[in-house]
Amino acid sequence: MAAALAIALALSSLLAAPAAPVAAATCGTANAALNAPATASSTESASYPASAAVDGDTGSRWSSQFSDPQWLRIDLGSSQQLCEVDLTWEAAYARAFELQTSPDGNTWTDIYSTTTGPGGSQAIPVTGSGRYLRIYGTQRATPYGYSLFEVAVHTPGGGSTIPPTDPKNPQLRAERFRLRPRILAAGHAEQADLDLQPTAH
Ligand SMILES: [Ca+2]
Repeated sequence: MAAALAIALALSSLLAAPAAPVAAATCGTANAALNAPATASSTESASYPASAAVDGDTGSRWSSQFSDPQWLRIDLGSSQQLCEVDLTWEAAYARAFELQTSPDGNTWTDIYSTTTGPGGSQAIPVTGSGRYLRIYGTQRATPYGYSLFEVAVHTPGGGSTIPPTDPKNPQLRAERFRLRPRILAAGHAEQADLDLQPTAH
């Protein structure tokens, strides 16, 4: 009887216990797309290149030719977890578009889709991962093309506290490193190790 009571008490305390908080990963503030290589299905002219959508300059923009569909593709450099994509549209925005990720630039997975895009500035929560992000427009809102001032990509924990040379930093680019031979021992000059060293700039 005492055992049954003890079990009942234990059960009731379990039931009364508040649910353990779920550790939600914080969506970081850093922009993993900043100055990342970008390509597009087309440009309206040389004045509106794909790179202008990821240059951090809210005055420059990518603009496509005036037809459907059109896309902008960003290479994040390595596979990234995505938690938010921010789009800043020019007046020529997409009414229908998809956000897609890819591990290789060939196969694409939709992580967001709309047919009622509002234009303006959109902060779109997403769940997905991939090295490449593509904004794939299927219906323009105006007779003009698709035009984006800026695209920003946020990753879980991608804050500004990651040291700039940390390999986990999404801003890190391979070209900022050079291979420096390291002499292992005197008299073994040919036996050099490859040591990643940040360059001065
Ligand atoms: Ca820009």
